[in-house]
Amino acid sequence: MKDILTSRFVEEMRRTTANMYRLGWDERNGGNISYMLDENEVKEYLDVKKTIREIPTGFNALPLAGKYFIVTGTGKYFKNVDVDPETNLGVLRIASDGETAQLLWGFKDGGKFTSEFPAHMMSHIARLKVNPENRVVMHSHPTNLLAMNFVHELDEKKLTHTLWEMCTECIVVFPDGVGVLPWMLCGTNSIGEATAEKMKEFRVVVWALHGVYGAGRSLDETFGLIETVEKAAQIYMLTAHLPRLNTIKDEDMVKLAELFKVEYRKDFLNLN
Ligand code: 2HA
Ligand code: ZN
Repeated sequence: MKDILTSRFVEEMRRTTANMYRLGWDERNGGNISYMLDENEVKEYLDVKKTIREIPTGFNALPLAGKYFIVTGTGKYFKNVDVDPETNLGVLRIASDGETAQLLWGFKDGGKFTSEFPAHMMSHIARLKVNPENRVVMHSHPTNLLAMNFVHELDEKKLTHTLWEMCTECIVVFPDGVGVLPWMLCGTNSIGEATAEKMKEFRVVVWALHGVYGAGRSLDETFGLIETVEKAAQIYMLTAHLPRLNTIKDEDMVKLAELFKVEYRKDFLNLN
């Protein structure tokens, strides 16, 4: 059995959480990540018949039965993942009843998965239906996007349009736009269900006045998605109080979307 600390997936989780922390997106215990793993890859590092502990999922995750995930822990800090992955991360499998998570590695101090586990697992279920290659769900509190929540309308069309206008490549990176949930109590099944509902349509979902959810095929892709939204929000926050002299036009966004052959939300543009 190989040392799990040398695995690609632990290495990537360490690097990604460290990047997010350094960017200031994940203060204290803010943010959480779940990353679906391939069983054969997990077997190179762990005896998958050895469950350390069983943790109730708190909802029915039946569509994910038998699936493996590496997940950040509740109350744990992204800042500390790199120095102590075995305490701050866990590898688990969803049991055949969908009601239990079987811990195979990690959460060494007796901890458990993120408080946002329902939102993560329900989002995985929703995204896998849209894209069977989806592997990652990521939650974060990016500074400028959060700031923008306080000064910009939180209408999905208007918010998406403003973000698309801020960087030439935005419409190519998130052509499906940005979904928005109103402020809701976090850590609940209700916010999980609402997030998953939005995830049927969007890979980026803003939790009003809280943060953002992103989904994608890899940690890199999902990080890049949130990074691009955050960059657009940063440009907005740097310019919102200044006279606007220039802007990327809707017709130009259409040219970009056509060049890169992306299916975009045409109803989020103002075309005649
Ligand atoms: O896990 O970010 O939304 C801490 C959070 C909850
Ligand atoms: Zn949060």
